[in-house]
Amino acid sequence: MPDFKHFFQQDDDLAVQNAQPKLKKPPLYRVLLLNDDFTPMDFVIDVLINFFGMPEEKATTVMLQIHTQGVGVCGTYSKDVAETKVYIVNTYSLEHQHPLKCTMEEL
Ligand code: TYC
Repeated sequence: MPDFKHFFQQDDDLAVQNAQPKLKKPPLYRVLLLNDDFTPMDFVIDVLINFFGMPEEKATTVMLQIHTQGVGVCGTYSKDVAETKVYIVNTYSLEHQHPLKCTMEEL
């Protein structure tokens, strides 16, 4: 009878530990609008409504908060979505010759 045991896995004495999944929650980013002296208030309100889905009353409150405190939060998103919002808002503002600046920061 031939000896086939070399063809099979020999793990009788092997200590096996289950690997812990190396998963971390992806980071979130706050998208911010900065105050300036020139962008019309109505333009900022329109941006908050159209690009951040705020109802008009909330958009007005956030715009006034930015106007008085210098910076305000438009929303919290994944990195890709935050980067896209920043790009779209800054491009839209430039196209309308307003200096409004949108930026993002990790939470
Ligand atoms: N400070 C601007 C003004 O007096 C209004 C403004 C609000 C501009 C918010 C930018 O992110 C901003 N016309």
